[in-house]
Amino acid sequence: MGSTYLGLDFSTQQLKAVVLNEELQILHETHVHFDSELPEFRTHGGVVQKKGSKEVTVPTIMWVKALDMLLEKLRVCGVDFSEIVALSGSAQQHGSVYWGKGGKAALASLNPSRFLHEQLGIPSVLSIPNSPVWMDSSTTAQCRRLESGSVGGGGAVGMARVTGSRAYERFTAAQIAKIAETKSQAYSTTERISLISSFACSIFLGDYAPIDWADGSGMNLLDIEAKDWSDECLELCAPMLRGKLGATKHSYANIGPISPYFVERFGFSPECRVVAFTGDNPASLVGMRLQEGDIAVSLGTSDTVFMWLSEPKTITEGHVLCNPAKKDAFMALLCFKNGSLTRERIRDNSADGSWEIFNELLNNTPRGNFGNMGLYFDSQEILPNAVGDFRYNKAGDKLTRFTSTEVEVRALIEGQFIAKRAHAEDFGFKIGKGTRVLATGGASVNTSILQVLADVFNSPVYVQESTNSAVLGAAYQAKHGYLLGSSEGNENENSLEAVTACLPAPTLVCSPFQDAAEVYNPMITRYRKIISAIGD
Ligand code: 5FX
Repeated sequence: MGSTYLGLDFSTQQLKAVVLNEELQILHETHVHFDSELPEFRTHGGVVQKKGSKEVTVPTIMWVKALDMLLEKLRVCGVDFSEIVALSGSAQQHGSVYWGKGGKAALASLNPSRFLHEQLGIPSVLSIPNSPVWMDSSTTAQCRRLESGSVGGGGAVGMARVTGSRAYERFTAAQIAKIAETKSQAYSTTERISLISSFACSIFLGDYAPIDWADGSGMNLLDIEAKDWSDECLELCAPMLRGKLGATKHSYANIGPISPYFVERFGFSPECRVVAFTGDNPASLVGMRLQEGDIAVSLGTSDTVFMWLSEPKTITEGHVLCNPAKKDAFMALLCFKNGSLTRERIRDNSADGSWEIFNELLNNTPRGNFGNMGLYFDSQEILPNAVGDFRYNKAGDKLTRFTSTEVEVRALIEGQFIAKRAHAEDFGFKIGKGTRVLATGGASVNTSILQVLADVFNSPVYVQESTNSAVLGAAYQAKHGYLLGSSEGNENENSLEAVTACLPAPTLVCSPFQDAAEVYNPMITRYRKIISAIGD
């Protein structure tokens, strides 16, 4: 009988699971797609957004029902739950869950003969039925209030100095502040506030799980150097907050044994350990085995870029998070809201909804796109702060449309990667001889897109076998936390690097063309001019 590890990822559009063996090879994987498999929740792209509204939420219980379905699917796949020695998970960042006064008791007394969603979907357990998620941008007023205090010396810079980011609309502090203001009754009956990651972890633990440092860094509440809630932030945010957030833990903490619910219902071993859950971006950093000097580009619903930092850096355009793989390190994160949904929109309008045609159009246009440039933001973008389509010709004139679909397709992909490189360079990233771009996420299977990535970054692009780095990262953390044990074990012997050393190196998929720097360096300068003009 072999030992296995279970990783889960509560991403925006689906819930994924992977079971790995001792060598970290994939034995089983499955998923539940929210829009199509849980149509009763009427989500679009995994979320609920009223037309014209900046509020974006998810019925919290949808994630629980998805978990019920996922576990059944794993059973059907033939997973032997008794072999799983540890599990961990990741989730879309920033979203929050509000447990009512009966939350803790319900977690501790789950009836194994009933579904989870039947037992957790009641007002005494969830004091607020809908969770605000990362796509919400309705909290500008709360952000201004948070930055008007004296955190870290005050202002956006002060907030970034302490929490790793200036106040952002999707970050949990602004979302909690809005709930405390607009739903004060429900807020006061809230016993615990979880992130989506710690919410999911709580279900497996049968008790409230701690928020981990890496996902906690996406809240504007954690002092990322002290690894504790900042009292100044808490006070500015909402009343009685420290008690509602509970303690924090590092991201591979081995928290406790699995709840008896899973032992009795699915045959998990009572010894199976639950390792802290974290955010999808930190988990991706783990899943990609990012090394110092590399840059990772994740192409999903949101596109994200991350880098390893040994020291925190104060920056107001981007985020610094505690590193999920090493307690005293940090990571840089850049988030671009308009990722795959925007690529799909241009594919539908310019390429008949076909990726094949899209790639042909992309391959048939020259690097630099005849001097045309485009930026496409279907919804309010984070970096830069803009919404709408922006098209320019070689002379810099603003156009309403390009003359051909080829130009449109290339403008989209070049524009997306130019933005990523420009903002990464603002963070101090420098392209060097040894630079590796590690690509992951759904669109990283598309080599035409990756070729543009290699050219814009003038660096080779690598991928790994699975494009699901977040769910893999969660499973690697399960092993990492398991080997360290609850007494913390030997950190060096069981570092993440040592734990994942058995895995093959990533595969080189695209190298830049000779003229890449010559074509794209000037386009980076042009991008900076365009976005400063958009901001005016
Ligand atoms: C990061 O800051 C984000 O908001 C997104 O990448 C979410 O984590 C997507 F799940």
